[in-house]
Amino acid sequence: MQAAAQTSGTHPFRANDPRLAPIAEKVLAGQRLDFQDGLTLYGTSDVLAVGWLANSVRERLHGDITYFNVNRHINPTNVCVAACKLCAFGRKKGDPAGYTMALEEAWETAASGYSEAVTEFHIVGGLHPDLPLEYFTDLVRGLKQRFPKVHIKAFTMVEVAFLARRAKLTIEETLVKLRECGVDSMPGGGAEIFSARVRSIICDHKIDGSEWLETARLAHKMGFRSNATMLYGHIENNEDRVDHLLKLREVQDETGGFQTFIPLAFHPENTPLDHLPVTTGLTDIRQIAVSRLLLDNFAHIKAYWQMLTPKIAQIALRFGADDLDGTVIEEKIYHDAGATTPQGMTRKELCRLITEAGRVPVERDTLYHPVTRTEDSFVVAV
Ligand code: V47
Repeated sequence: MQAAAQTSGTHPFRANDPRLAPIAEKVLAGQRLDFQDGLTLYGTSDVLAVGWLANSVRERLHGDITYFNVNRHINPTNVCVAACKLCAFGRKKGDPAGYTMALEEAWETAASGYSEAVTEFHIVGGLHPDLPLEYFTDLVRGLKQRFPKVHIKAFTMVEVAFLARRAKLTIEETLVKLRECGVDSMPGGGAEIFSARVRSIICDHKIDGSEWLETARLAHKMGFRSNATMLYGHIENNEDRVDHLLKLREVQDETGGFQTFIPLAFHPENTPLDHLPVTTGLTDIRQIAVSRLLLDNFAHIKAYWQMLTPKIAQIALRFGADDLDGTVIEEKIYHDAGATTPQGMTRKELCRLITEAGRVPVERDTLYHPVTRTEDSFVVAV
């Protein structure tokens, strides 16, 4: 049985599932999808039709352009007061496998490991019980002094809320201090899944979903841009996934401060949830496509190759994604949870993945300004 064919330009839309026809009509007319549409997109077996629709939105927004950046991850500590079941990275204080970088060590780490100038430091870590806010502000200030051109994307909403509580400051006061020391934007981690039922099992020590959203809202109102993530493929159901995406869409309607959405597939190895299976390729691809379709007010959907594998991330570029993240020197969080992807990729390798997917690679900075390379540095076109 085939749903009514529709056209977007010269391309016909065809689906084997008739429930997709009214959704296609809305998508092709640029109309917003609702909760039930989200459930249908997750529930249908016609993943190719879902992907076709997501790709049409992706091409309407970006044509063939596919973004990537040259970035380095810095995880200053893995010591964490939370004991999230989803995590293989955090260690309790006193655990011999715990580490905390001295500031000099963090600054040296920033400079090491790659011949091309990075445009972004992505800094996240554990919720350390003893490190004061000043450790983090000094860390960032020192990085800015040493690498004034590099954008600092640092601290998830969970870390911001934790640092505020420890320093006995409001979220706004904490954000002011982070801005003063040189934080430029925030990464999207820690959102996990907003459902209270699921959160109480996988990350019960973290701020709840509404606090995560409120912290993001406050950051955006102070002029910070941030990303948003969703951890999927553990014990959540399709209702939880749609709920998560629509809550992000609601905040984005209000602030416009989210740049990119990054769906993160759960890696169970070395976590207390290691009895769960890993996600399949189709689940990953569908998640990219549904995100593109429901998050109509997000400019970018990122296929984070470290998590998806380069092969699946490449396919995702034809299912709604327009960004591959970056060279990602020294990823730790996924590798502690069993990821077998390389810990970094060169610009050349990223460009090959993009070009072979029939797309056009564009190096960007964190705020999506195009980057032009000189011999040993870079210029950002603002
Ligand atoms: O917050 C932790 C997730 C996040 C596991 O903003 C896990 O540009 C799967 O947020 N299996 C950190 N996921 C990574 C992150 C991120 C990555 C790339 C780009 C950006 C960005 C943000 O990783 C955590 C948590 O949600 N995570 N453990 C695990 N075992």
